[in-house]
Amino acid sequence: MYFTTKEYKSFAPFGQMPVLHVKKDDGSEAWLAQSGAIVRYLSKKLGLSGATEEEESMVDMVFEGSKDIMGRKAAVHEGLESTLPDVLTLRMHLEKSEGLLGSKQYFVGDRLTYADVGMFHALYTLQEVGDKYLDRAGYKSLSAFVTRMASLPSLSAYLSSERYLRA
Ligand SMILES: N[C@@H](CCC(=O)N[C@@H](CS)C(=O)NCC(=O)O)C(=O)O
Repeated sequence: MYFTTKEYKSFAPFGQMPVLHVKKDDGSEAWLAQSGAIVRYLSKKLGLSGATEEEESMVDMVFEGSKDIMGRKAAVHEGLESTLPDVLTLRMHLEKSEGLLGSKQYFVGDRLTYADVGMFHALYTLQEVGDKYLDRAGYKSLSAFVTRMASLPSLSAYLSSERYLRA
């Protein structure tokens, strides 16, 4: 389905993409919209939401943080010494995220969650559009995290497939 056809307008709950076609337990079907709602729905089904209620809320927090990073991706085109507000905010988010991850393998708990998926999405984008921005700006843990995640078999296959649209 392509944006240009606008065919999603008739069934998308808010008239926008993305949407997920959901088959409910009672056999009925529905369209689920809003990227965050889709991520949370799929993560619950796949066991990627965190092991405890506390972990779940931390996963949610990190995922929201990844959206803040993604929202400032354009700032990577400014020089590293720039003091533009968007650059400073992006750097603050990256600094804090570097601290949250530290030397751990995953952002929350001891297994993969959607916090890692969201962070990977945002950080991989910075590396791609910002000429290895994380390395240039000295975020070693985040850079290693991106490399580690990108080498997971399923992600590696996706990133080298035609389905992956470069940022
Ligand atoms: N809050 C929504 C935003 C959705 C959104 O902005 N969708 C855009 C594409 S990224 C869209 O469908 N634009 C085309 C249109 O409005 O027809 C979400 O997170 O899913």
